[in-house]
Amino acid sequence: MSRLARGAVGVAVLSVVTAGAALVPAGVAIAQTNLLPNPTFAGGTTAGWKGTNAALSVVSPGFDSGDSYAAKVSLSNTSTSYAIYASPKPATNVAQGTQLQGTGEVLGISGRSICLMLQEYTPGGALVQAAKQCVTGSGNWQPIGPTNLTVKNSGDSVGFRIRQTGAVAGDSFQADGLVLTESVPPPPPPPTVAARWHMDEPAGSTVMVDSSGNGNNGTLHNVTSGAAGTSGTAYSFGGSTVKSYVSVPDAPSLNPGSADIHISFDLNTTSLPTSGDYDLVRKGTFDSTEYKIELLQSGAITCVFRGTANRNATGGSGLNNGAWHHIECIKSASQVQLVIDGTVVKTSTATVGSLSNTFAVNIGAYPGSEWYKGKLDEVSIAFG
Ligand SMILES: [Ca+2]
Repeated sequence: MSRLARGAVGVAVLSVVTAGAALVPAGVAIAQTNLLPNPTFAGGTTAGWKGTNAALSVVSPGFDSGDSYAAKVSLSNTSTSYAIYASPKPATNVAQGTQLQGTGEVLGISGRSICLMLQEYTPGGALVQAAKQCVTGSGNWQPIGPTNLTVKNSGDSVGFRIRQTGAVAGDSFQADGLVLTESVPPPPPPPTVAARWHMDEPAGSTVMVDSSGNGNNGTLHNVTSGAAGTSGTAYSFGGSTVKSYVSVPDAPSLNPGSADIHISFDLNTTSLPTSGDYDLVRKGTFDSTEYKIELLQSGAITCVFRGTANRNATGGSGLNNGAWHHIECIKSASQVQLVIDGTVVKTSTATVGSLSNTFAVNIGAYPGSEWYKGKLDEVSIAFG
């Protein structure tokens, strides 16, 4: 058999490869790319590998008599552990949630512990986590692993190492048929749009139409439609003297529960509140669970999510400069984030918890107070 086939797929699908089948039968896992360089030491070199407290060489025969070589790892000093490791690190810039699996074959001294280790490192070289599976040497070739590691942080690197402990002078072990594979998790499903209000209704309209298909239409109160917007037309809100707002009745589709939340809209104003704040989009009150976005007296935006915990992301400035700004407030399972004009301006680590209430969604006021003065367009609420 070819060295490549054995090194790349391991024993589980060996028969498939041996049979020369180009297509993998249904029910058999598709062989994944081996991330390791020179995983079978074919050609008689240890290129791509380095030793810790060890000298590396090749020996013949290797694990598989059809392949001439294995790596020999020999203790080179008085340490009690020594290792062979892939260098440079075989997996770099990995995505969070990526699952890595290491396997191989080792021939170790009877009674000595040999471990296959996967180690995640930050870009700066700090160890994030390590996983290992160990075997006790038998004096014969034996499988090691699988060692599994799920990557914690996107952008990290993962190293592959085989280490013997309890070493004494003269110790050595052999390694061959090493495999490191990765499975990248599927992307999360796209969020479900709960409501999307284009605010394109002509002047004089009293109904704000929801284009999401969920029927979350709103009622305009003293709001002027037909203003120039970012897409089609926009709504103009008149502040405390006019007392304008839009109210959308409560509906199951407007309550996220514990799902992620993504609220976005376009804002254009030359005003700032002189007392309290401007309520832009909100569902809930101070004594219920709620989600809300406000424009503050400072010219900053605050995204507030209150479930079992009350968390916010606040930032930005000068948002009353008469230009359109795209505002996004995002809640995930572990953080709350404010994005303005495509730039993340604030991320707060936060576990908000489940969020659901029977209040209407109000746009442009509390209502009854916190009256916004300015324009809004393209309001969207999505969950998941
Ligand atoms: Ca519009």
